[in-house]
Formats: sequence, C-alpha cells, structure tokens
Amino acid sequence: QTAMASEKEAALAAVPSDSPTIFDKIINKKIPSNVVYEDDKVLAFRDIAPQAPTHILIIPKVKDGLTGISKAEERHSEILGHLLYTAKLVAKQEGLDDGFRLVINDGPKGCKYRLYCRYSSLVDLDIKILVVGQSVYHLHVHLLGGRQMNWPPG
Ligand code: D5M
Repeated sequence: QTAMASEKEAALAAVPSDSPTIFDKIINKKIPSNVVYEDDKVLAFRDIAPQAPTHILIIPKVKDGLTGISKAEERHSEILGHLLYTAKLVAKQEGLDDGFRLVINDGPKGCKYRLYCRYSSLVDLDIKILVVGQSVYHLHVHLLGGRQMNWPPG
C-alpha cells in the first residue's frame, strides 16, 4: 500500500443520465464479470466492491429507461417483479437460508460510501474514493448476505 496514494480522496458524483453505463459492457461481455445467474431478461453478477460476504447485483438486460427505480413506469412492472424473484432464486443458490437483504439505491441521496480501489496497470496505487449517490444509472438490486445486517442502515 502506498501511504500517499491511500490518503488521496476524491469526491465523485455520478450524473443521472440515460446514457450507457459500465453495466451495458458487462451485459455484452465486453468486460469481465463474475456471473452467478442469467436468463433472457436479467443478469446477476458479483459486486466489484463487496459490502458483505455475499454481494450480488441483479440487473435487467434491457434498461428501457430504468436508470433507477424512481423512473419506473407501469410497463416495467413485469421486469421489476422478475428482478425480485431472481433475487430470491440467487439467495437460495448462494445458500443464504438464514436471511439476506435487498437494496436499491436511488439518486444523489440514495447512497454514500467509501470505495477502496487498487489500480495496478502502470503504477501500484491504492485509492480511497468517496462516492456520493447512486453510482451506476442502470437499475440494479443489491443482494447482500453472509453476515448479520444492521438497522438503521445508515
Ligand atoms: O452501486 C453500484 C454498485 O456497482 C457498487 O456497489 C459497485 C458496483 N460496480 C461498479 N462497477 C462494477 C463492475 N465493473 N463489476 C461489478 N460491480 C460493479 P450504487 O451505489 O447502488 O449505484
């Protein structure tokens, strides 16, 4: 760990927009991901910055305007139900028989957390990033489990 780099902190705020996100590249297999479940409508893969022993994201393969849950329309009812049903299937597949949590962050005030990233392409850097708000504007359900969850969630 590079001490100087680990102290470097940047405030990031993703801009809510309907443009393609990194999840499109995951759906199209342009970048690798750890897929745990897939059907013709949804994809489930492991979160790159896990907040629990099991941390999986479940996303619709077709965004159809669903940058976040706040953009849901009546026509999305079926895919929304399918995302939740898939979350249940994946929880079972992961052996989360004692409980789990589903989370959907929405918009600038939906989430605030610190990400620790290790970049090692040219230089070996540990970077601490403060992320404010929903960070990927393609609807995703977080499935968290494998530890006791707390309330309030913060
Ligand atoms: O969280 C978005 C989530 O997406 C956050 O937990 C990190 C995760 N993420 C971002 N990029 C990737 C890749 N490439 N693979 C896997 N997971 C990823 P939210 O704050 O709800 O928008």
